[in-house]
Amino acid sequence: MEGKILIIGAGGQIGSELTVKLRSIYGQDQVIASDINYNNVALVNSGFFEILDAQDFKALKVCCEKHNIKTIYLMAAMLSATGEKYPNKAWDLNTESLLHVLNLAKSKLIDKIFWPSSIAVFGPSTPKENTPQYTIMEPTTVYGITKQVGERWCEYYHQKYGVDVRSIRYPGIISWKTLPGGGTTDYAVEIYHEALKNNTYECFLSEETNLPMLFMDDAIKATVDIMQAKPEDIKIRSSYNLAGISFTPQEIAASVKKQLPGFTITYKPDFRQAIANSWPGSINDTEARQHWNWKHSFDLDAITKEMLDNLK
Ligand code: AKB
Repeated sequence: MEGKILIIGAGGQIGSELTVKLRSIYGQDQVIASDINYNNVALVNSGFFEILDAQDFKALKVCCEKHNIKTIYLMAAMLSATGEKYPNKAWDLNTESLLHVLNLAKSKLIDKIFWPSSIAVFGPSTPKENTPQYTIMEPTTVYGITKQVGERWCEYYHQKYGVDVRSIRYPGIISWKTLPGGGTTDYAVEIYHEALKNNTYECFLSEETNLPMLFMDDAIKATVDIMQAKPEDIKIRSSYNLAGISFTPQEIAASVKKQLPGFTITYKPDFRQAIANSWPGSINDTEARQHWNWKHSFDLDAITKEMLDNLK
């Protein structure tokens, strides 16, 4: 591979596991991790690490020149729930950082970009089940608006300037190594922590709220696969729908109960319920499966087993 890889937002839920995976594929010294703080100590101590603010174009450019970066994974973002509390900050972080990275590729300093979009690009007027790749998109969260506008920018930079940018609309991601922060789907991670600690969980979504989800190993595989695919196989340059499974809080609780029979759950929906209600319950990802052979592996009970075994 020509040039090195930079992961922006490497201390986060997906970035931290992506860093480990990319280092195992491309070599320890080929992958530079970066974040705005040293909070993820394990990550900071595991290889090359830079303090980097994704909104600081100059610093970003200097970092790319210093390390001969040719590929960027832009994982820094403010998620849906936090975005509703800080709408202007969410807009600034999520859109400025993407434009900075796209402009680095436009000027040919870097060659390739991965940028995650989200199911949050969809809204209440989107068909709720088996949501197709191309459909009505009227997001009602700031986070969703930033992701939708980001998708338009990605396609624009690809068509106009030939930028090789690739993207996936992540559903909720379930993992045990690093906690998610500020998302609406975070309940599906919290529930396992609380089940092991207290054998009970108070869920901030109602029992029937069906949302698309994916286990981290599948999410990482999808990210690596789309980046390794031949450019001509990436026929969608906005962002690909991606599905694993869908379940409700009631169903995940039943899955936990199979392994921890005394587990109980209660429901106290808060402001995040309205966000969840605006999103699809299930996603049609035919294009990702056809274009670059996407296939998920983990169903709900397999996820529960992995989560409980590892968190123990
Ligand atoms: C969130 O809940 O905000 C994220 C997402 C679905 O993009 N996990």
